[in-house]
Amino acid sequence: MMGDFKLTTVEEMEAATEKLLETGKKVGADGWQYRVKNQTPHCKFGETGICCKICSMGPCRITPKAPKGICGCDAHGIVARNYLKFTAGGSATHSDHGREICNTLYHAKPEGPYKVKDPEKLIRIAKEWGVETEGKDIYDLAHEVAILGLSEYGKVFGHQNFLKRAPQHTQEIWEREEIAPRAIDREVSCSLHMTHMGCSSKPEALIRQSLRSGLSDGWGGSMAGTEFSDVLFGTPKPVDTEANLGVMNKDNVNIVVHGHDPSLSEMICEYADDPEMIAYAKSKGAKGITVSGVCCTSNEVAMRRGIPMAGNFLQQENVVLTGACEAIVVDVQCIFPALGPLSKCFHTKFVTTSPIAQMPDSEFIRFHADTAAENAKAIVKMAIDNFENRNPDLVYIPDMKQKATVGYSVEAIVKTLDGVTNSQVDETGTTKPLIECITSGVIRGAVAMVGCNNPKIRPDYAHIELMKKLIANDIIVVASGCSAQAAAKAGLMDKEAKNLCGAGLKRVCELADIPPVLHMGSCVDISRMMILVSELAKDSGLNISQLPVVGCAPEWMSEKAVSIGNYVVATGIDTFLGVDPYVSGSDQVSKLLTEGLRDWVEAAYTVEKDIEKLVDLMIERIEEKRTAIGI
Ligand code: BF8
Repeated sequence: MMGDFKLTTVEEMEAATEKLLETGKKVGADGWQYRVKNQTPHCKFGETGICCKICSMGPCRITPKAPKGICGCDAHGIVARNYLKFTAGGSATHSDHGREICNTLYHAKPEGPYKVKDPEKLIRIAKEWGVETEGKDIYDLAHEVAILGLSEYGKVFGHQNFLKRAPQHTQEIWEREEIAPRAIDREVSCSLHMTHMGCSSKPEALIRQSLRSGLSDGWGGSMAGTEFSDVLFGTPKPVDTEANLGVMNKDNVNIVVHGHDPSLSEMICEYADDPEMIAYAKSKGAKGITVSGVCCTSNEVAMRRGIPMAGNFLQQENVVLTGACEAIVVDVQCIFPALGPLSKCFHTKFVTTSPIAQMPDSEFIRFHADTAAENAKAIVKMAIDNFENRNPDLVYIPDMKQKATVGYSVEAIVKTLDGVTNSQVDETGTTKPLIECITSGVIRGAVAMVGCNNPKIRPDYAHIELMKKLIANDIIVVASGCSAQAAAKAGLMDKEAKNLCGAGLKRVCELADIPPVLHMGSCVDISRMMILVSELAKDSGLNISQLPVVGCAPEWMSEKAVSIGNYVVATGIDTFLGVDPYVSGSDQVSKLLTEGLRDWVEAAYTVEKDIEKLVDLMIERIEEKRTAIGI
């Protein structure tokens, strides 16, 4: 039944933002929309990647009259060096997040606050890593595996443990091309060594290391982040939730979690749900407590607890502009420093919690695994106490939200799809039903839609329009990060969105009872997508690069996104970008990334700013791959 299902349009979201900015004007608030105007047009040297300031002889900028820097480095060396530095920043960031999760696992105790919620997964990983599991206490095992996980960051010899999960062919490529990542920290250090003054200036060498550094993220740090988060907080399974600003509740104390590390957000959710805290909120005149999220930590708690998603990256200021946010609690990454001064225009408490992300105009409550329970309680209490400081005249929550079913981990996808075709699903299951759908043409292929918002692209528009066209063409979409939230806000994760699909995909959605856009989690969870394609390749007997599958980040903005792009391409998946990674200043580097990589890793980038063309190119690529394998 179609019922009254209707997508929320980008125009409607923009109108809501306009209204919020009106509130902002009343209190003298700033907004990214204004700051973009002050910052444009952007510096052309920076935009094309030909500004070098890695030593103090410069900064050097390349022009037709000055084709070399003072050291003699040309545009190609400078662009490639900048690209590698950008990648290393992203790899370091994701991987350090993964390290924190290993650290949290090390602190897990039977009495909590951190417990082992998925012991089977822990045992599976332990066995995979050659750890004896028989007769061992699960917490002893957790600590042993956590130490091994932490050791991956500085391992003395060999490569990342998780690489063995890839198909043999992919592992051989990594070996042959000398891009199999060693210790995670080593790849970041090696990248910064290579980009130091007087080291590498040869584009091929720098781009090769970009792939290796990216792989140390996707198949190292990010994968650790995902896997051990599942062990600690549970492996996601389908759960219903809601998305967009309308999930905030004007009668309740609103706590917004923002950032990436679920160690914080999980604890906030836990204590906001505590009857004692709810009673305390009621004693302060609120009807209850609503926790909602922004950015990837929101994806984490949505996937595991059904906590609603207030918005994605460029909506983070909007939650404060509602005037109904008692506290925005952040951990690390993608947090606008603007939230400090903005919160001062309202009653909102801007709470920073990590030594990694400290900002002016915030209240710093240092969050630590040992004291997590007290820290979380103190934050929830602070938000409740702040409820009475709200100015009712400034409260406006756009009446805008959509239903979403989220929580599609690889385990959940396999179970859901296997259940449709195979009534005797065993515990492990396979991706064969999905392969059958693809080979028969019922589904033409799959696109992994990932990444951020970027003011260079009309926010959310590219994500939503691309997804609409893909599903109409029977291409299933798996999404993560802010792309997933764009889909959820629009309604594309509502199962009723099946009516926007082509006949084949619609049938699959009906039979499997899934939405056409599957939420696979946060950005570190793109590692889940790597496992999924690996399983598809193994189960089909094809190479990853032969599968009718592509990746796409139409609105990406962060260093992490470039690191991701590198490991997705290096895994054999063609990747389509809507924003140029500051490489247009070198035809050599651009050509290497868009063509040359194919000789190394059987996949390459496509950069296309026109999103109509971008989606057509992806569909074309998927059809080409189908033809090549004769399906
Ligand atoms: O890690 S998609 S804006 S929130 S970087 Fe940031 Fe980009 Fe969002 Fe998550 Ni990923």
